Amino acid sequence: MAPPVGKRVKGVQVFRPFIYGTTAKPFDEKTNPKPAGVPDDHTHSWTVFVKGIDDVDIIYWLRRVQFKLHESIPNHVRMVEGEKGKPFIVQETGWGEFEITMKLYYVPESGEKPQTLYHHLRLHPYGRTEEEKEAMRVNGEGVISWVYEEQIFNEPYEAFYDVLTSGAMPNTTTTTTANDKRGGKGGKGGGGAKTKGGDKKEDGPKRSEGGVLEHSAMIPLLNRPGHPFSRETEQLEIKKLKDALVKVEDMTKKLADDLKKKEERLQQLKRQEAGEA
Ligand code: SLL
Repeated sequence: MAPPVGKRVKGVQVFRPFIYGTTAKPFDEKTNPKPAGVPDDHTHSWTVFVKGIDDVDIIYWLRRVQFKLHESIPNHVRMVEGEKGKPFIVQETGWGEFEITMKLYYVPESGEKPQTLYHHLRLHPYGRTEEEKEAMRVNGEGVISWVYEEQIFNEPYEAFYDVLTSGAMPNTTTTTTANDKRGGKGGKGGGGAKTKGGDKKEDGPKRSEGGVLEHSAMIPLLNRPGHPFSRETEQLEIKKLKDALVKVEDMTKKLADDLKKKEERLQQLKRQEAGEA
């Protein structure tokens, strides 16, 4: 694809959070009955998806996603075009787990080449304990295997930068998905989109606290059912890492102390040996 005309915005990185993953449910007469025509050996219904945090549209930067499924599945290469108000999603049924290849195609004004992601379709919960297994089951949604990811656009073309940063305003009159705010009042940098190293103007209407808006790079403050990625999750992960670091430092200190003791003992033995000789 020919690169878009125009200059790149130097020194600017724009990142856009998104989620991808799979959700699977075993067939069950009461909660998930097997539809007519589904082969006898199929045990689960499942979906694979790419979508925005809090279900905001990401089609302003992501145009289509190609999902490559296991070859045993009829028509196993599926191209899904971005549609307003919908995630990029494939729904299937089957019996086995496998690796799914997802190729992300960006909007033409980005000038970006497609990028490939790999994800394991998880049908069965796994874990060392029952609690760990249970943690993989989300209420009514079955077994989830979801990944939080950030798409970084390095020095985007000016036109694409405008697309990325327009909008991101709280919409008081209509629902977010029903209204395309691209090319709206936002203007360059207007919505307070998070750019690293770029100038950031905070004028314009006030943004909702922790709410995720279209064209924004915001991450919600708190988790909600079905939306496990938030600042809250991030803080928990940071705490886990900090705790792990303290543990590693303790272990390192202990090893160094042990080593020192062994060195001393060795010197002592050497002296003894020299004395005896
Ligand atoms: C396994 N390596 O042996 C994996 C392969 C393939 C899963 C899993 C077929 C669905 C259909 C299906 O579920 N394939 O017939 O449409 O476990």
